[in-house]
Amino acid sequence: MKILPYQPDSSGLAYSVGTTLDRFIKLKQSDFPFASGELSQLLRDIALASKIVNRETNRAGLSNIGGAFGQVNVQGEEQQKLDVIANIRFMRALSKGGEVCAIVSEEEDSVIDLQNSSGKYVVAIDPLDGSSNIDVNISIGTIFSIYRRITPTGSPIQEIDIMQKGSEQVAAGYVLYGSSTMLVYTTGCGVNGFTYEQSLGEFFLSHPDIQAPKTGEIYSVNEGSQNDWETGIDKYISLCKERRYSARYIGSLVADFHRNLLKGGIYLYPATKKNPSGKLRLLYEANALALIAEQAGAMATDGNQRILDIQPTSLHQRTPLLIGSSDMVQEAEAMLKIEDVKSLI
Ligand code: FDP
Repeated sequence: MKILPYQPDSSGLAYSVGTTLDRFIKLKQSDFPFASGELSQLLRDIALASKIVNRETNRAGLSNIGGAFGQVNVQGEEQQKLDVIANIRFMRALSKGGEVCAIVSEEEDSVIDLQNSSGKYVVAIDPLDGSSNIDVNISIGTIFSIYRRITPTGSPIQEIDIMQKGSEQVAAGYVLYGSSTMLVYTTGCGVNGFTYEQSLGEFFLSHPDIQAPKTGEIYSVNEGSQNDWETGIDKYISLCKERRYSARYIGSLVADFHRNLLKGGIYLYPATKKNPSGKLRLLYEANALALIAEQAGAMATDGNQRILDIQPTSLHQRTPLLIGSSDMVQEAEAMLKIEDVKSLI
């Protein structure tokens, strides 16, 4: 019997499909702060749920899952049917996996205790972000943050397990359901992006080690609120216009953030008269994107301090958010601070 060593094919007849998310997670497991395999499994659970949500969003116009659900969430926003479906999908995946003990979700008033005594992780999630865009076929997303619980496993969940600063995240990511579906995540060792290959049902590494441009020429803000902005934001946006930067605002945080991360730019959701603390939620929107931004060399601030340093005080706390290319965020923050000082004189 002849035994030959495997020789990878070099004919070019069958191109390599690349590295799957599963394989990548396995390869990188030793980089995780706690390399026990549970965080890897948790990321896989999230990826699985996101594939299902991707399927549902693609079918939204065909099956009876578009439109409003008929209830408002704790934020006072009308829930869309797909918001509710996505929440169920992620809750189910996370509760079955066994790694998670508690979940904070945009769609739930309270912390959900999974009653899983061995779960070491707490997940904060916005199951479907930008949901006002669902019915018009525009990109939407999922955002997630993963924390290690502080109290010992087996004991009841406590507030300190939930109210952790963004700097304590052990992993964070988002899924963008766009012209293609992408999953982007970090475990604190850089940022990697994976594109979903529908026919194979797998995410493949397509954007290794994402590095955000230091500066850019795109600004993303809802200019309809201009009359309600603080002077510093007003002046910064005027400067962007003087420099002939491009305005790009989808109104889906994940999509706007993703574009600016790759191309260079700044996304702003500042404090307004209507929303003096901004609109976006710290625990399951700003923190995850701030960690990804910093890991890719970009920045995230509330105009006063680094997003990741904010001590949360309530579950659905809002925060102003300036996020994107570091030079742009620094400049916008500096203008806000100057105007704040002037207003005190
Ligand atoms: P949505 O309300 O559609 O869920 O997270 C909230 C969010 O979308 C972000 O995705 C988006 O960037 C922002 O709100 C849009 O708010 P405005 O309509 O006030 O611009």
